Amino acid sequence: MRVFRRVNLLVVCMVTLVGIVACGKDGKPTGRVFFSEPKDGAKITGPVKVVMGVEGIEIKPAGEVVEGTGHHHILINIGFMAPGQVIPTDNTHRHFGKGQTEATLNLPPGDYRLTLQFADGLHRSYGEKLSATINIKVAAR
Ligand SMILES: [Cu+2]
Repeated sequence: MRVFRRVNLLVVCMVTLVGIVACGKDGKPTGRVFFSEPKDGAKITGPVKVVMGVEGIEIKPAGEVVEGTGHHHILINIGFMAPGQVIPTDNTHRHFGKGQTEATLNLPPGDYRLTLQFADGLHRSYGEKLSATINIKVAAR
C-alpha cells in the first residue's frame, strides 16, 4: 500500500515537472515576433533585406536555454514549426544563432512564404505563437 502511494506521488511530481518545463509559468510562451521588413505582400528586386523584431521576449545567442529568450530563424516556404521541434539547419531553415536581427537573403525570382520562427537556445521551436509569416515576390531584375 505504502509503496503504491510513493509511486503515485512520484508520477504526479514527474508529470508536474514535465508540464512546467514544457509550458513555462502560464502554459504558453509570451511575447511576439514580427518582420519589420519586408512588408507582407512586398515585391522586391535584388537581395531581400530582412529586419526581425521581438516584443516581450529577449534575443539571446544560441547555446544555453534560458526562459523567455531565444533567437530568430527564417523558414522558407515551410511555415511555422510545432513547439519543441528542433529546427534543422539547411538552405530553407536559416538560423540567426548569434542573435542577429537583420539578414540578407539571396533568393531567385519567385513567390515566397517567409516564416520568422523564434526558438530556444537549443533551436527548439516555440511554435506558432512565436512565429510570423509573410508572402513576398522576388522579381527578376
Ligand atoms: Cu537556431
